[in-house]
Amino acid sequence: MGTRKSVAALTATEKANFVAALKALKAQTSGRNYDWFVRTHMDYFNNVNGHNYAHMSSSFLPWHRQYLLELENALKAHNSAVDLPYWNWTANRSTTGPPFTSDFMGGNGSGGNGPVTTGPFAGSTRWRINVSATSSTSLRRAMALRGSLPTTSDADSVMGVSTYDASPWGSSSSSGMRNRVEGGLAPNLHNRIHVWVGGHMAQIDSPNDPVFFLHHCNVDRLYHLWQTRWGFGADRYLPGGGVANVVDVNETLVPFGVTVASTLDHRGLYTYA
Ligand SMILES: [Cu+2]
Repeated sequence: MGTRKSVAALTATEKANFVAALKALKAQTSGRNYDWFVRTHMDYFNNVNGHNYAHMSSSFLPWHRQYLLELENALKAHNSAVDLPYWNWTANRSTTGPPFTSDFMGGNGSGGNGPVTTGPFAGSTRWRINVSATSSTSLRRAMALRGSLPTTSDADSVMGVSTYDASPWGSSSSSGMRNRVEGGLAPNLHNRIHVWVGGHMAQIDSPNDPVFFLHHCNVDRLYHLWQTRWGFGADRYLPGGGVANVVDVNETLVPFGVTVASTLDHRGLYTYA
């Protein structure tokens, strides 16, 4: 079973292994390579077949949980020692600290919204953007120019909300934990990170920045903490069923082919340190 650690707790070897596995997945010419994950996020960003699977929906947390798990398994195919790390943005709040160090994710973009200039993902030779909403072939960031990072008390307040989600099960839900995590409702733990990092992270093709996966791993960790407090059972997910065009607990998460219910108790697959 894998243990997902904080980016701030990784050893030099763990950081190097993670970067190398990302690059091997990027270079992979068959199966689901890194760019498959970028394209899938773009394809399922908005409504598909009348359903919002990935965003602005109750299934935001299960969909991204499965998406991360499949990315993690794809990395493990290159190095079985690799586990996804998480970026706890309530604790690591600097544009130059973890994970934005030159031995890991690299630093900021140049000149506002320009290419990243340091680290293993700087420039289109080291990390080429192939599947994108824009023409840029180099990874871009524009950190800390817009938005702000949530605080520990922001995250704690959301973890105290016992109800998973509420009608109409989308970006306008005015109560429940899910929309407070996703960002339609204050304090908005997820959307504002994309805005704060900027560049590719603020676009529909945000998984082009590997930081995407460290950010979403922290979102999944928060979901894990919420489940630890309130329960891992299928009865803790809402809606329970019969709501048209909303992914209920027994529906299948496309394109992964697993039900929401099957994703809820992840404790046999990985844990969080
Ligand atoms: Cu996101």
